[in-house]
Amino acid sequence: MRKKIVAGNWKMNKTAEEAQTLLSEVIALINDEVTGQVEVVLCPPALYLPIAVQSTLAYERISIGAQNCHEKASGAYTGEISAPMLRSIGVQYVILGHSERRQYFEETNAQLAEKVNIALENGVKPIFCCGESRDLRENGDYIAFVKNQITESLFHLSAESFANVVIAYEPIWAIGTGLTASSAQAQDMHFEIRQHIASQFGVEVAQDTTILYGGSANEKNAAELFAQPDVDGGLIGGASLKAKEFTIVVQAN
Ligand code: 3PY
Repeated sequence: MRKKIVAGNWKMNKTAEEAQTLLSEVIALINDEVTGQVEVVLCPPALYLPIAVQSTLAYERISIGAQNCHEKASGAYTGEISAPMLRSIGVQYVILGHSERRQYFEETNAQLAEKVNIALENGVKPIFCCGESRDLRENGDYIAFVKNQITESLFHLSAESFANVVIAYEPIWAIGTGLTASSAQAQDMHFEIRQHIASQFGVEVAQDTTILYGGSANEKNAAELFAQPDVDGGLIGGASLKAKEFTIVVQAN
């Protein structure tokens, strides 16, 4: 049975004090009864990763993820953070290729392939984001576009390595817009993504791949989205910044 995950992408939000408060509130609310079989992954800004790791050590169902890492292991890259550094403090996941990074930092599929490699080499599991723009959704072959993102960044992996990758489908038109893909739109794309994975890695690997939905998923729409057969959880933005809302989303899976 494939793993269900609800990940909270805090993005560039919260001061140190606020981050500590949110962490404490989430830890207090997320117990085994709430999570069931779901793994919760908290992805705070990099500054707060050490405290997040330390605060959640005793909670088996809560893991910590970074929001990005550099494609090199070390070197003269002022301001950057590497996968070995993440691993050295106990970070288990890293979000790679979020549309905001593709848009504002011009990350390419080829560069993301390198980031995926270095993360996997260091035992950090990528949460690989893909998704199409509104223009493509309305006027183009958006399914081919998303498949190509996956092909160019992930299809060089062995099936064994790919098994450590989580996919997050995040249509750009649903990020920060308040628009969400309908559950049918999410299911259709997740089905396509799973078929695509099967074409490269085989049906068994595809069936075991966790595919998350992201893009304005929240406490109101999560249950319907997560009820879809190919939706295995969510990558949650705004709703992950409030402990109660985030807990409702976790419970919905
Ligand atoms: C959103 O929910 O808007 C996200 O971008 C989650 O990563």
